[in-house]
Amino acid sequence: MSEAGGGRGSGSSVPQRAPWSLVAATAALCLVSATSVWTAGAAPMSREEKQKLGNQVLEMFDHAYGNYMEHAYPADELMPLTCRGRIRGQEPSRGDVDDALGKFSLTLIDSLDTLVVLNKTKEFEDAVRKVLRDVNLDNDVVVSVFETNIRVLGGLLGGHSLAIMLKEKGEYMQWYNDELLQMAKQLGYKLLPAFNTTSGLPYPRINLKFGIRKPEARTGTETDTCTACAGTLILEFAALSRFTGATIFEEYARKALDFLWEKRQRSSNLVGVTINIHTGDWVRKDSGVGAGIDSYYEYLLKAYVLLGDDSFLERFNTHYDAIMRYISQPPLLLDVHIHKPMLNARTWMDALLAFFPGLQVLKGDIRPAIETHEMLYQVIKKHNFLPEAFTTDFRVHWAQHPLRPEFAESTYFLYKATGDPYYLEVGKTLIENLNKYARVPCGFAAMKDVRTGSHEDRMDSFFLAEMFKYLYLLFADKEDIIFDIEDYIFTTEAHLLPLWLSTTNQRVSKKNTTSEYTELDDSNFDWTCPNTQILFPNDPLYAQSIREPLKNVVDKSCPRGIIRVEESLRSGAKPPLRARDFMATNPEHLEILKKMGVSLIHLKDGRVQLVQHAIQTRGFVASSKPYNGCSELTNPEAVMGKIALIQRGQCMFAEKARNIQNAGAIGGIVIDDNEGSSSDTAPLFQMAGDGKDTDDITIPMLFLFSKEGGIILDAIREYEEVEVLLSDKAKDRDPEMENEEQPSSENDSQSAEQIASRSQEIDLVDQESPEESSVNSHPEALSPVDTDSAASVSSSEQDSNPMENLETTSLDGECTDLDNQLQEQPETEEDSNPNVSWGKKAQPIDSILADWNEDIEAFEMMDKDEL
Ligand code: DMJ
Repeated sequence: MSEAGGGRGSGSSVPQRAPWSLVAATAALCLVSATSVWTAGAAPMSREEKQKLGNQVLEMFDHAYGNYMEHAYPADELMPLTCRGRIRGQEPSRGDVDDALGKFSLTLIDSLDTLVVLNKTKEFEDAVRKVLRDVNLDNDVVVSVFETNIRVLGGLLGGHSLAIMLKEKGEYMQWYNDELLQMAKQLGYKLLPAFNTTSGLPYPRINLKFGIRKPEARTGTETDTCTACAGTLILEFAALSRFTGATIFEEYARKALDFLWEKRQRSSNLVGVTINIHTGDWVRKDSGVGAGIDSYYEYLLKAYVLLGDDSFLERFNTHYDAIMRYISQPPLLLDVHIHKPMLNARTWMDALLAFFPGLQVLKGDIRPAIETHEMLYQVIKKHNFLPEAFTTDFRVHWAQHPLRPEFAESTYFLYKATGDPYYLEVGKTLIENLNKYARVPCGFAAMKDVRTGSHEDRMDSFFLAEMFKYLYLLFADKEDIIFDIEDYIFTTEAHLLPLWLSTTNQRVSKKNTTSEYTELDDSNFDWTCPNTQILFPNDPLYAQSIREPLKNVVDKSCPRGIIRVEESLRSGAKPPLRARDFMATNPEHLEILKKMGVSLIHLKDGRVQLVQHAIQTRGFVASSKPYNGCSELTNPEAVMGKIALIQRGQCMFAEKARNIQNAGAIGGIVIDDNEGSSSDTAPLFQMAGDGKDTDDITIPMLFLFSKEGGIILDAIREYEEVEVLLSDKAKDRDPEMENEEQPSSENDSQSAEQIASRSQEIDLVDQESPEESSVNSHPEALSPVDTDSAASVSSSEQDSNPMENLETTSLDGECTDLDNQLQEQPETEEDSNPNVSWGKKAQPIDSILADWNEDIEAFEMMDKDEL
């Protein structure tokens, strides 16, 4: 045995609640497959088919790993498009992403235990020898403490765990003498200086050679770190302590966790995304289960499983209750503010949260796990991969996809929990998509844009550490793996740590930590890590019955986006029209424009001009009661036939829209309750539905930040009645002004909402010159066409138009995402047109067309005058 001084079953006391081996065994039960209970639903997959898919995973791994070893090693990562190694300093910096690269052959270390899981024992033996021979952990490189911990320390410990397992079996690794563990210990000591803060939270970065704060270190001045960065150390650090007997690692990681726990927001029991490592103040107060926080929660529950410390379970359960109360809006998981947890902080989700259903399986909360997983799967079916971020109506918010494994992870755990062959089919789709869209001759390339299928020259090490492990395990039967996977726990990077560590070297005294141990009541253990055979005894269709109502949640919300051309040809569906293919003479293309509310006018000099048509709702405003609009209005007579003003917060926008619509309002304006918020400084904001059907909502809705909303509120205070015009971005004409105004182009961000009082018109509209509104006949010139609804307010009292940057959203009935209409390969968030639309347009089509004809006539007149 190693210098750890403790082998299987050794160690001192065990937790009060139960012999720890029992807890570990319970944990293992989480992974017990329930295949035997299947009777109907998705067709069962034959052993042959599963083996075929397993072999396919092996072949894919060989392709990725083989190319890394051949063309990149000893570099940290493979660049699969240019087929060479990524060496830090030699490639243009990618910012924080590069902090994972420490010139320590990252991909090789991260792949070690995957080799054993995939039954490539010989290759594992070779890989370990290479690590011992080639890897230097003393480079003058600034690395991320978090990434180095989960990938390198975790990789070395996972490799060590399986090396000693193999050695014990007596065939492979007979020469092994804990060398990987020695390296892990060396690395552990290198990371310790990062914890030299008063809080005990680690600095986010460290120089492997010089540590922190020396001039040569080039780091140590940071003040903030992410919660996950500080809270995802305990498994690796405790394993290192327990393997080696050096308690300091576990102590440091516990101290950081204790501090985070103390700093949780006490009324919501949530944590923010980033924290000041010196003061403990929350720097970012938004809270979710994805980027920046994710593995903090994961490690609390897994620390309970691995270390047998009930206080971790208690903390996890407290947070979990808060997550389910505020963040979980099944099937969505939406970020909220820690101080105002009823307020959504975002209307989009990030891809990292896809791990959460897997964690919910470990917690034993299967229903929401199935729901969220199903929602994510539908997003994947729509875009082939999970985009880095997607909106609540499942549009792409950030189109990149670096081959993240979280969804495969959750698929694996859900399959183990339910035994439902549906999840095998899901895995099969993942394999197909990877081969079809990400595979390149020299490995697998990250997707730069899931909508266009473009690639990035990048294959992250976690792709080998995690993706292949989860996919292989999904299709593997017990006999396909040379050891019992249920004796191990997966770290966040899917490295394997043996559960027997729970009873080994338990020398870290809880007195060293700030939190007191209290005996937990039994409710804390309810469903934690349940026996799945108890969960699904009589109802093999349980999972299916939960998925069924969500079957069309994505398509219903918005029709499928980009269909690859070849795919659509195969399916007979029409491929989307790309801007570069647009022909001004093609009636079908014009029809598409028309549906977008855009008309095209041929000018005499051969240019074409685009006109976007306003969709307008005009009316007097009235405040709703209750002002938040979250329940039936008590003043329907006041809002009937008017545009209702409602305060943001406390319920979904859809709920507000329904309540004012039921009271007879013809539109709604939601005003941000965050005092001081303004479109000048606030990021793009979108209103969203709650993921459910919103077809019943037919009135237009508009969101205004507090500064802009204040203009309306001030006007109400000053004048008895205030009339507003809700309209699309295009210039709208007040009848009185119509003659004076020129039509505008779609680029115009100027006024569309006018505030007028009975006695005085407050409105003033800036106009673009007609030249500015013209576009030339190159089809690319169509790209700025934007059918988003928006509004702006302009007041004569203001020097500049305060609404120039106003971000607003109209809840109209059509998906305004250009993906389906006119695709111009968007690159940026803004290009992806993430504004949400739901409900129905208020204006009947006839009147839209009438407006349209008027516009065309106006243009024709102008055309004559000008040319
Ligand atoms: C991995 O390195 C780990 O799973 C981490 O916890 C978060 N993200 C990446 C993969 O997406």
